[in-house]
Amino acid sequence: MSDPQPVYLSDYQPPAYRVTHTELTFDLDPAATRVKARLQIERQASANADEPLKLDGEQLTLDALLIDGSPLADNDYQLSEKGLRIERVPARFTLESEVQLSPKDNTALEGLYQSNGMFCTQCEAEGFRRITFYPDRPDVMSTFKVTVIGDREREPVLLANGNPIEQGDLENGRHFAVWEDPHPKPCYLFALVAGDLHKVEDHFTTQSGRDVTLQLWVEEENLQKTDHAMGSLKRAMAWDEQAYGREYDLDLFMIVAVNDFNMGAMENKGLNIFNSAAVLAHPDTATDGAFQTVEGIVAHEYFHNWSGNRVTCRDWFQLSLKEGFTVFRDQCFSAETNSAPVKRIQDVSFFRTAQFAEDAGPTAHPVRPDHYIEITNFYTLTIYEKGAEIVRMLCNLVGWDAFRQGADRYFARFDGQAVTIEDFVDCMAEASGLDLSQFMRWYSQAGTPEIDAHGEYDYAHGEYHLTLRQRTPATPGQVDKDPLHIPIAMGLVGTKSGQDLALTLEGEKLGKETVIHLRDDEQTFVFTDVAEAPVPSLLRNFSAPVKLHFPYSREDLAFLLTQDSDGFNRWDAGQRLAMLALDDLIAAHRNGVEKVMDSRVVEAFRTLLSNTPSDKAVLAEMLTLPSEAYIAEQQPIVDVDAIHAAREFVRQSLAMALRDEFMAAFEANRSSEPYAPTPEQIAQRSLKNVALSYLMSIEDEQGVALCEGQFAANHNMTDVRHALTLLVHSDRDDLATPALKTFGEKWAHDPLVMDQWFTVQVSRPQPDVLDRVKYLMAHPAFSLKNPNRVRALIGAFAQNRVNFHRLDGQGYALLADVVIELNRLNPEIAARLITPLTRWQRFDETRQDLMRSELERIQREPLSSNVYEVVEKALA
Ligand code: 0A1
Ligand code: ZN
Repeated sequence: MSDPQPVYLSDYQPPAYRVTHTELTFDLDPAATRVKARLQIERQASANADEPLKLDGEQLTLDALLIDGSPLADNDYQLSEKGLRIERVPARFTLESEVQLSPKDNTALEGLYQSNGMFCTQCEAEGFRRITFYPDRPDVMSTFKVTVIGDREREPVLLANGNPIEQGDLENGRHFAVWEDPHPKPCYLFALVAGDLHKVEDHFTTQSGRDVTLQLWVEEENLQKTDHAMGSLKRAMAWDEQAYGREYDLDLFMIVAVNDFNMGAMENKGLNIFNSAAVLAHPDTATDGAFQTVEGIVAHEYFHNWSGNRVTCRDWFQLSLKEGFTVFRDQCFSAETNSAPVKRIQDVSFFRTAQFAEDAGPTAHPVRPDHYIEITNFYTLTIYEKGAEIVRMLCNLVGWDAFRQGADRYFARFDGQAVTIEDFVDCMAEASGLDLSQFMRWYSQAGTPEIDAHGEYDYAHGEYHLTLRQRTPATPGQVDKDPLHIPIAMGLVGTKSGQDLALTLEGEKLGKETVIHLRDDEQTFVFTDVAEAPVPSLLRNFSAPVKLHFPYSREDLAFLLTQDSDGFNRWDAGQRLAMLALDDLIAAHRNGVEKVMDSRVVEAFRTLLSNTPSDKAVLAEMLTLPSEAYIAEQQPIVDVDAIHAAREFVRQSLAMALRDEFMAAFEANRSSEPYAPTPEQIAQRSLKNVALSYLMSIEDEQGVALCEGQFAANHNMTDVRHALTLLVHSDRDDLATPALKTFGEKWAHDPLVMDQWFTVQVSRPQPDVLDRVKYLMAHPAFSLKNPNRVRALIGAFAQNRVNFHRLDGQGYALLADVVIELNRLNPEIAARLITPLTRWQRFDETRQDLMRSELERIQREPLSSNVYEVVEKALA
């Protein structure tokens, strides 16, 4: 809580001392765990002999400290809140320490803590320093041997990284297990779990024929929720072999489900720890979306074994080196196991809403930041998702074969090392022969590039002139921006033929689709031999993370919606068309003018509904209007009420005009098949549920009856939750109240389902939501100490645009109250929760003042470095 200081990338110094081997002994106790460490330490050849040894350590009681067996006197070392420093040490020595800590009081959930009575750890990024004194930085890699001692009754299962090598009983009802991890790793990948856990076990045979035992450890009542994660793990293991030639490297791979966890999951070597919400799934309790999330996160953590663990980051500024690459890998995996266009649509839709907003706000930062105060604040959409978009651009620029060769080179050259983003990009440049120097700016420049595009067809010469101008808006601390190397995948769609036209650029024949490279501020591309007037289809499959503006007419968009050969751009044309109509309606609402529905949107939707869909999941996405958050992102000043009113008007107009079509789509996609999270079933349910949403938006008797029927049928959680949401979000409290009651009573025993129950009711548009949130905060199933509960109730409320942004400021005040309390309990979660308040510049003056004064109220508190950094930036 003292004055937090930033860390700068430019200050990076290699470590003066290496730890070659680490031995730890944990004597577990909720209030007084003892940790003994025995570290083999060596001075680096490059370091001077008088270089002091600096070890990180926080919130530890130091009981003993020895070098080569001799205890150190108090004046041999200096101890501070941040760690310890020993002025003179030998070139090679053994350091022993003994510390005490209290896992039960650890509500920050970093380091060693307790969740539902079980012991577990979270060390990334800097949690290991809360376990023992150590050089807590990713470029210090060591082998580990870990002894865990626990109570035989309370902690029958004792786990750590690597392979189990010994176990046995001790006196006083205690027992122990010894684990050895032969792969050198940074301490952020250390993990320990101890508790009353039960396992499901399976096996995987690697491509070289080795047998790997797979174990999923959960609390007993969750044993029936493990099948999907296990299946996902096996698919991920096979995929990494086939796509990247990467095999697993230990004989045992374990996943543990933990109820209290700050993030989704953690890739600790051989012992992944998961937020229970990211691993448990059963048809009765989890939606299709949750099944897909589990599959994606299981794969993500598994893929880290190579992209992150075998090759890790030199320092935390390089975080996107492992995260951007691993997200790209998990996205490709999910695209292959599900519907590829839908996966891309969903990822981009989320990206353009949430990452664009981050990039436009006060916490905007480059994919490789150059300074930070609190690293946990940098596990962001920019580092993860924009980082993945950069890797995707690289892959598209060099082509898959060169990309794969570059990846092989990267893994071979840097195995067992802690490296930088340049090291990765260099491998891609070498494998492809491309000059990627301008491309590197993507890593250092924050903000979303905007491209203004103009096209002209020259009938006389049969030429199409496409002019692109790029600019990146200023972001905090970064005013001037240089032009980026932006790959733009495109085609020209003939307006007569409806087909992609053959492309000739500067005399070169390029086929029907190409990637043009925008490198300058402005460039004109002249396509020759263009036989008919085209509509350009630009940025296909979202080939770069930019905002692209092109003055499409509504007719152009309606044309692309059906004719574009790129599925992603067909969807995007629909979104753009809907946005034009929404813009008019938002203006009408603000001006108090009668709203009139654009018939072109209705006709476009009619066409979509009347054709036999090739991919029902894509159709469901195409029939889904841009979210309020996405619409808000497009407005200069966000008018939450006008956006809500305009979107509701469009929904209801479409529902009235196309009621029969939606009814037919609903009927055609009902099914009584037993639930399976297959792409076919998911597609069918999505389409059916989108249709039901439209029908419920006008609340006609038949729609209501279908919705109530679907809720009561209890076929699977996807359908039940969707129906529940529609009932609760309707204006009919006679529908909402009994449905909530039934659901809440039925699932009172299951916290992950109760999270859904919280979220559904606090995201309804009706004005009673603030009171509901307050009431639910006192519900026995709620706890501020559990991050999932906080996200489900408070986080979801802050996403409820009309209610969070109430003009009396009570929504903001409630969030600030919670942030202030969480600042003491769990600073990491507190800092994340503030995000919506940091976006105050986007709103009208009244709301700006209200939001800022809540930020100032938070600022007056004694703050954790996490919350301090976010609030400082938001008010700068
Ligand atoms: N590396 C993990 C994410 C993670 C990061 C930090 C955590 O605690 C502060 C926990 C998990 C991943 O990318 O999955
Ligand atoms: Zn990750």
